[in-house]
Amino acid sequence: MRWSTVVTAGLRALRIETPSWAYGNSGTRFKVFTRKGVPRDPYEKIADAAQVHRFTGAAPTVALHIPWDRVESYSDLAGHARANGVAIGAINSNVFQDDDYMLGSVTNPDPAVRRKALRHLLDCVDVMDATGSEVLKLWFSDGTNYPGQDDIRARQDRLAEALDAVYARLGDHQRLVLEYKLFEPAFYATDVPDWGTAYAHCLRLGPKARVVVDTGHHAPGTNIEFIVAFLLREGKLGGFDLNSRFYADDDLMAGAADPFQLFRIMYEVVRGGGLDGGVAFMLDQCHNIEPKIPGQIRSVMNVQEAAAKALLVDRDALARAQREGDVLGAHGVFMDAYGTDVRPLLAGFREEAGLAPDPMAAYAASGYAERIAADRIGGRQAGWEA
Ligand code: LRH
Ligand code: MN
Ligand code: MN
Repeated sequence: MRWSTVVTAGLRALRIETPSWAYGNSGTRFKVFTRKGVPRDPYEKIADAAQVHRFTGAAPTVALHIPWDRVESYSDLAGHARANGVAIGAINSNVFQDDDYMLGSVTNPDPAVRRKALRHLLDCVDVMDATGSEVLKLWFSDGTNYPGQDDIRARQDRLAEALDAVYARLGDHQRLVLEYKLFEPAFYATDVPDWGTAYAHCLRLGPKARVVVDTGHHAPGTNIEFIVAFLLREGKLGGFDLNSRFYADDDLMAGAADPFQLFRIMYEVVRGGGLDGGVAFMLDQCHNIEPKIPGQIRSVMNVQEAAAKALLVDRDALARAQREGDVLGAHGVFMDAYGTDVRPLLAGFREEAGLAPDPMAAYAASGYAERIAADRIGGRQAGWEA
């Protein structure tokens, strides 16, 4: 009984944000597959995100990517979100899709390009003001391809300068999260390649700056849960971009490739108080071959399942076994939780909240997919300039 109370409270606290770009057509550089009914503008993306929330009850916000989601009035877009039962979440900046950024954005050797990039970042804070968003997500594709191409250290100085200016522009209720990525598109030296670099910049900036962990942005074999535990302990975990990877930054559905890893991450979240607020659980995924809305629903369910298992870990028994140096006992406590089938528990949790026990089936039966396929002619690619 005690455990179900803990699990229910944890699941209630878990809010998963879906990304606007997951609802558009996407693919690889070899082929983008088009699908009937995909959104034609940011308004329709938000309508689709609202369906994910309608059937899961756990995805009340949607992240925007600027300028992919450029609209005339952001306050109007926020009103549209509210009317659909959701809200605008993180604002993702985009300083990686302009010819000017070939040699970098905020770390570019050319001050004019740096100014342009910074202008965009500050514009994103304006979007936050207009939409009520509290999180600015910064990811920089900046880096170099060849040894000697640019001064690695000077690029850090330029990065720090831009971050300072953005930080100074944030309101009291706003914060920035800095995302790192090992490589791609820079193949020699990325300017924010790892959590240590992001952490150092955030530490210097102050309490409104935290690190965001995109689960697809590490070298194979990296112990991501260690990073999560460390950042939470330091009060510097800003959030997640959740997705799965088999090889590099694959952006597959969260919990699809390695559900055990997602469980281990969620355990550190639970252990470190990460469900108590201040950590944004965002999906950063693209659905290349599967339908998008059900792909997001499945991902939300996968995160909930991993969280439920993490919440089921018998912390007292685990602490006892750890204290006694009982290696196999401690591991057994962990694996017992992971081995539990939490699907009936989650079905009950949903029914108590007035939701259908199986969100996938409920969405399929709703007729929404057929309706948008008939109504929306000429759906667009995930990332485009309006
Ligand atoms: C970079 C990234 C970052 C971008 C998104 C589209 O690989 O993870 O979060 O904003 O992809
Ligand atoms: Mn990301
Ligand atoms: Mn990525």
